[in-house]
Amino acid sequence: MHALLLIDLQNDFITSGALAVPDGNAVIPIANRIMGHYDFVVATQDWHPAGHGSFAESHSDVKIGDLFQLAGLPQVAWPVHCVQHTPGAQFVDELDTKQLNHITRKGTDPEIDSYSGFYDNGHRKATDLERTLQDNHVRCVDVMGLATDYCVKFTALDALTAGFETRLIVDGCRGVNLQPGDVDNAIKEMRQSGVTMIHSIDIFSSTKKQKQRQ
Ligand code: VGL
Ligand code: ZN
Repeated sequence: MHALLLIDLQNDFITSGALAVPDGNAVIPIANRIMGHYDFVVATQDWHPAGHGSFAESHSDVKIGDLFQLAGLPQVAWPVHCVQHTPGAQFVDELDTKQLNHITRKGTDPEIDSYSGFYDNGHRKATDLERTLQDNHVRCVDVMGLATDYCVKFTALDALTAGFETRLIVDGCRGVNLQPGDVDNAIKEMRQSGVTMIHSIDIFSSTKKQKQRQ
């Protein structure tokens, strides 16, 4: 079984969102176009409680963009974003959510951030994602979404570690680039770790559903 992992396609990560990823909107039509080619489609949702430890606002001595220590781990201080049950945390309206088979929420622990859809940043607690994929006999995952240099990267690396054959849909991702080069470096790191780089156009010839039709 071949799964698509759609990472954090939420209002706060697109135009005028609290943590807008440059050109983030561009990936939504790609997600809509390719979803039907997979056996199983998962969307992750960054889902923070109010006052989450990753928010600069939650600390008196931290500004947005600062690097500080949270629960013993280096943490980027983010603007308040994706607070549970707020419009910013909702999926982008244009996303065809009817095609989703499963939603994994992450970042719910106030004390630790969670970039990966599989684990918190300290690899202490797993989400339901690995188990859900295993229960559905998934062996290969394609990953796309926001943001390349954070949640996409850590999800793809954890997917590999969990033993899934993992591909990144490069044109389906956009990044933050807090430092120039962050996105390029993230792609390099994923590739060197064993993630295969593909483009959305490749999916029409390479996914199982399509093969069955041929
Ligand atoms: C993300 C920063 C903070 C992401 C989530 O989805 O990449 N980035 N929270
Ligand atoms: Zn977040």
